[in-house]
Amino acid sequence: MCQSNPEPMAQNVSVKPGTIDTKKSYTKFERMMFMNKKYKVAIVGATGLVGRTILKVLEEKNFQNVEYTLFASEKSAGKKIEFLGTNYIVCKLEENSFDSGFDFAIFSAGGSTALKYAPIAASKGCVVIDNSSAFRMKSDVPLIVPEVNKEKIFENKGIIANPNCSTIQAVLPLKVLDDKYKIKRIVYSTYQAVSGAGKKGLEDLESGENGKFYNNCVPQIDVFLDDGYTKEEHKMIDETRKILDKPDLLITATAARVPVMNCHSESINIEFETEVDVYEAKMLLQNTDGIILTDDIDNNIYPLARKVDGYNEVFVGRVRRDFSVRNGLNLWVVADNLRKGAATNAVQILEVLINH
Ligand code: NAP
Ligand code: 2RA
Repeated sequence: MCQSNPEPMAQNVSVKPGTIDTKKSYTKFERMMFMNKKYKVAIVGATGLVGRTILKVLEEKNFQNVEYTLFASEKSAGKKIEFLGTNYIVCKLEENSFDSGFDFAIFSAGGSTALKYAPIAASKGCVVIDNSSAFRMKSDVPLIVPEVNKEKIFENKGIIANPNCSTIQAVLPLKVLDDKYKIKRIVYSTYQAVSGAGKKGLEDLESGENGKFYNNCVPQIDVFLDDGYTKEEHKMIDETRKILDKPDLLITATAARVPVMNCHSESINIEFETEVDVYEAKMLLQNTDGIILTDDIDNNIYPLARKVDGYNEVFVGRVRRDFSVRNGLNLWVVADNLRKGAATNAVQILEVLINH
C-alpha cells in the first residue's frame, strides 16, 4: 500500500485528564480529538488544478485530527507535493487503494475516474465528495452547496456530489432571493475562465495565438447536445433545479469561455412571482453567509475576476431592476471557480461531515 505522507504528523492533540465535561454532548470531531484518533482522508486528483487548490484550502483550514493520502494517475505516481509543511508522495490510484480504511475522500479526477473508483471507495465505508458531473443528477446522490442545502449532506449513501462551478456561484444569491420573492424564471449568460477546463485550459491560453481562447469569446463549453444546448448549459439548468428543489423552474443558459485565467463571471436575469425591491434585495444578499456584495456604481465598483481570484466567497454586484418585465432583477456574479466553484465547496462539505 502506498504511503503518501512519509513523515506522519506528530499527534498534536492531547487532552489533560479532567478537561472533558461529562455533561456536555460532544461532536464526533471532538470525540475523535479526545481519543487522539485521526480521520483518514484521500485526496484523489491531487495534482490537478482543483486538487492543488483543495490542498491549499485544507492548509488554510488546518484540521487537527485528519491524516491525508494524495492520489493521482500512474503518470504522477511518486511525485512529491509540499503540503502541510512536509513532502507528500503522490500515490497511484488503484482498485485496492481504499482497502486501508478511509473515512472520507475528495475526488477531483474527472468523470470516468469517479465512475470507476467512487463506488469502490463507498463500498468500503468511505464517504466520497466528487467534483465531476458523473453522479450529480442521480436521485440518491445529494448535490450540495452548504450555504443552500447543507441538511441534505446526511442523505448520502456513500457519494456526495459537488455541483458544477458555474452553478455553485449562481445558487447562493438565487436561494436567498427565492426565499423572499419566489423565482419564476432565470436567464444565465456566463463568461467562464479557462481554468474551468483544467490544466489543458490554462495551457491553451498560455499558448497565445495558437490556442483557441486567446483574444476570443467562445460560445461553447463542453459538447453540444441534441437540443442545440451545450452540456455545460444543461448542467447549469438541471443542477440549479435540483439544488433549489424546484424541478420545473424555467431556466435558460448560454455559457461562453473568455480569455481570463481564473474566476467565472455571470450575468443572471431573474423574474420573480412577487414584487422585488432593489435596496431590500441588496441587503438580503449582503447579509448572506458566503456572499460579498460589491456594488457601488457611483465609484465604478463591481465584482471583477482579477480581484476575486483567491477568495472563497461569491461576489455580487450590478444589482438592478429589469424593467422589461413586472418583477425582474439583474445581477453580476463572480467567483473563483477553483475555490468556491470546486475546492472550497468540497472542503466545506468535508468540514460538515467531520464535525458531525
Ligand atoms: P485537471 O487539472 O486536468 O486535473 C485532473 C486530475 O485528475 C489530475 O490530478 C490527474 O492526475 C487526475 N487523474 C486523471 N486520471 C486519473 C486516474 N485514472 N486516476 C487518478 N487520478 C487521475 O482537472 P481539474 O480542473 O482539476 O478538474 C478535476 C475535476 O474537477 C473534473 O471532474 C472537473 O470537471 C471538476 N471541476 C473542475 C472545476 C474547475 O474550475 N477546473 C470546477 C468544478 C469541477 P495526473 O496529474 O496524474 O494526470
Ligand atoms: C468549465 N464549469 O468551466 C466547467 C467545468 N469545470 O469548463
